[in-house]
Amino acid sequence: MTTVQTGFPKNFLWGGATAANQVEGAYNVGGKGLTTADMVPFVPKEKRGLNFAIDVTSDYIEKALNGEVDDRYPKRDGVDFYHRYEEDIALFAEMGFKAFRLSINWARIFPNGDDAAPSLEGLEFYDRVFNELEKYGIEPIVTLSHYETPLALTRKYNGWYSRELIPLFVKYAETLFNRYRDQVTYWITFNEINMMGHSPYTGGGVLVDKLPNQTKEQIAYQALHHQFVASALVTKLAHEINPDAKVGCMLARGQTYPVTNNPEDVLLAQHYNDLNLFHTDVHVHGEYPSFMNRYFAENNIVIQKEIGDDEILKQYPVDYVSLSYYMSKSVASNSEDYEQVSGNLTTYAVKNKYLDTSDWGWQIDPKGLRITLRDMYNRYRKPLFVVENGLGAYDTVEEDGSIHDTYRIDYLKKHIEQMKEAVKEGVDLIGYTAWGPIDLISMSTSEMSKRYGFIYVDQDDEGNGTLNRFKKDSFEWYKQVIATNGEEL
Ligand code: BGP
Repeated sequence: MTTVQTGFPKNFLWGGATAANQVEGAYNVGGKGLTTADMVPFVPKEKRGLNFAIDVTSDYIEKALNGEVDDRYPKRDGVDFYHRYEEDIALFAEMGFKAFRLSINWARIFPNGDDAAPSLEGLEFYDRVFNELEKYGIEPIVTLSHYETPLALTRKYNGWYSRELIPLFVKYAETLFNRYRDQVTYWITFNEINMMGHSPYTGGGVLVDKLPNQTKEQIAYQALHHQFVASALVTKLAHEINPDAKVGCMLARGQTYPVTNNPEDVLLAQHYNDLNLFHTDVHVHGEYPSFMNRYFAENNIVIQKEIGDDEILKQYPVDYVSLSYYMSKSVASNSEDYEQVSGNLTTYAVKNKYLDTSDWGWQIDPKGLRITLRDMYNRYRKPLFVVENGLGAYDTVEEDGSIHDTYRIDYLKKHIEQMKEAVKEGVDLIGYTAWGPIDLISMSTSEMSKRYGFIYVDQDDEGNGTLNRFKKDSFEWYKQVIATNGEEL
């Protein structure tokens, strides 16, 4: 008899997700080297366009290192998780977290990326974090690379544009797989691997200005190829070191809709969906999908591969597919006839009249998550894991210290409802880690005021504040969601 799933599976991994560069702070403590994230300047809102992409130049980096420019670098300070992880993890445990997604900062382990031996001090910090999680029975979900390329590798090799990074990354991963063999089962290789096309600096520590004779796209696809090969090699390694390890890829996903049923629009939307899903296609099917051949040819993109690369991709596919989901987007073949809105790591998107937007112009679309999950599951037949989702919003602290974030509860509730529907429709979904369970520095805007948390952190955009933590209304709400395994929303 066929059974229909009636709700979230019993062992569903509820929790929250962060990235080292956005929470830890302590950027020069414990022997840590600089990373690309430590050099991202603060760009005020009025100077950011709709599809603002972090674009750091080699000249800027050298000037910053020489102290000739001193822009604010909010990510350097994070929210001091480095020193307050015990308090923060205790709060996660109080909400009943089953899982906590974090990234390990590569430059804490190998400060220059290519050091002969790992930094013990760096490893000991993560030992303490994992021990703390273990104390509460919280499963760590560990991202190996979340926009934290060691700056030294950017200066020396131009980041992931160079193949040299492959063995260095493998060595870094091997160090972690061995050390945390008994504590970490779930690994993610590259966060939002499709970030590369949007911002090669953020995604791969690549300085486009150093390659003036190539298009940004050509550079990005070459760097991406190196990350695909590295991802496959570390997947192999993880399984050799621990046969029970589960290794996933990670994609910033947002369903792309045609703005009308004009076949031109429908084709365009399909094209953008394919260009996005191509990244997960490579990780799951172990080969570049055939539609990319025409795309590469028409855009004069030539990827330098080495003998054996194709076999590596083919032999070591991922165990599961993880994704971030914040919004959907719509595209139009005649886009000039429509209002432009913020897209999801692509060059343009148009207003969908059926959807509201966040204060940052992201189109809120809970049903889009269900559509995406069904689509991806049909395409891959692999377990899916929503490792980021949430609403960046301005919060107001009342006089008594309470924070009534009903808008956040509403956003999360509607997304979880649609996830549940997808599960009932047969999607094998293993977990949900809401983005930024504690307020952190925004990735795209470096703002503190773009808050996602269930836990409020007293710090403003200028870096002033006590850094004290407060529970928002969403804290109790999420606790209830987890306690009832998503039945009470
Ligand atoms: C994803 C990133 C996160 C993150 C989140 C929210 O793209 O993986 O690092 O911060 O989006 O984005 P933002 O911080 O720009 O609001």
